[in-house]
Parts: sequence; structure tokens; C-alpha cells
Amino acid sequence: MPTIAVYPGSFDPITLGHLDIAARAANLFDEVHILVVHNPGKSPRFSSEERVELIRTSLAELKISGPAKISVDTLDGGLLVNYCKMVGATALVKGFRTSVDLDYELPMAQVNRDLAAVETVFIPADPIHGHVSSSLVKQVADLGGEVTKYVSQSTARALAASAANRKA
Ligand code: COD
Repeated sequence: MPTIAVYPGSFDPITLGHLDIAARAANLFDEVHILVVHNPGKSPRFSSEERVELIRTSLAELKISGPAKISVDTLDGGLLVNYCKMVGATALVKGFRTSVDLDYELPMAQVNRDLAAVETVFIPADPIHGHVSSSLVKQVADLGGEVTKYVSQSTARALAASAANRKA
């Protein structure tokens, strides 16, 4: 039986920190589904379709594949665990930078286990990316800063275009 995991997030937009977790998850599982999920606590800069496209382009640009099959999808409402059941995933992957991420993620991991016996695998952020977040990257890009240390070239271009649109 193939081992299948879902890696959910807002990915608004996907950063090199997120991509590092996806690549490392791809070394642990046969299939990894990167899933764009709406976080009701955040107002997204990019549409779900744009985020999916930026993830696909970034994976290709950085040649991230590994032995696993990586796919990208969106969750159109409903529980994350229902998507897991639909694709046959038994695990969720979450990255964590500090204990703040863990405090936020732990109750969700426990609820997902209660709901559907889906386990959560926590992968520690590479210290190189430990300070990187989508919101910080958007802020830097909006203020005209260089973001190619934190995101793929294609995502940096999308951020620059979005920053220019917001100024216009
Ligand atoms: N390095 C490593 N990991 C990172 C980095 C980095 N630099 N930055 C972020 N991450 C990790 C995050 O810790 C997270 O695991 C993942 O990457 C995605 O991060 P974000 O910020 O893009 O996404 P979030 O935190 O807004 O996503 C939250 C979810 C939408 C995934 C969450 O709310 C969720 O699981 N919702 C499920 C809805 C549901 O079914 N609820 C009911 C049961 S809990």
C-alpha cells in the first residue's frame, strides 16, 4: 500500500520554507498532496487558483520531486480529514518554526486524529528558513524589497506585480 500524506496550508504565497517541508515530506511518503486551504483567520492576497499555479511553477523551477509523486490541489470547503479519506491519506504534514507553531497546530492534530485517525507528522523548519513567513514576504515585497531569498523567482515576480497593483 502506498503511503500518502496531505500537506495543507494557506500558501499565500508558497515560500522556500514551505517548499523545503514539501521536499522533505516527499522523501518520507510515496505520495504528497500539497493542499491550498482557506484559513478563516487570514485574508488571502492571491486566489486559490493563483496559489496552486505558483506552487506548481515553484516546484518545477526548483526541480522538487524526489521519489514521491507530488500533486497540488485546493480544498473547496469541508473538513481536511474528508479530503484525506478521499485521496487515501493516513497522515498530515505540518512544518513548525518555533513552539508557537506547535501550540497552534497541536489541538488541530488531536482533533484530526479523533475525527478520522489521521496522524500529523511535524517536520522542523530548516533554520535557514525559520524566520520566513508568507506575511513577512508580502510586506517586504510591498515596500519594494528583494524577496528572492525567500521565494522562487516566479513567486517573486507575482509578488512584485501584486505590489505594483496595490500602489496603482
Ligand atoms: N518553514 C517551515 N514550515 C513553515 C514555514 C517555514 N518557513 N512557514 C510556514 N510553515 C508551515 C506552517 O507551520 C504550516 O504547517 C504550513 O507550513 C502552512 O503554513 P501557512 O501559513 O501557509 O498556512 P496556515 O497556517 O494558514 O494553514 C492553516 C491550515 C489551513 C492548514 C489549518 O487551519 C488547517 O489545518 N485547517 C483545516 C480545517 C479543518 O479541517 N478544521 C477542523 C479540524 S482541525
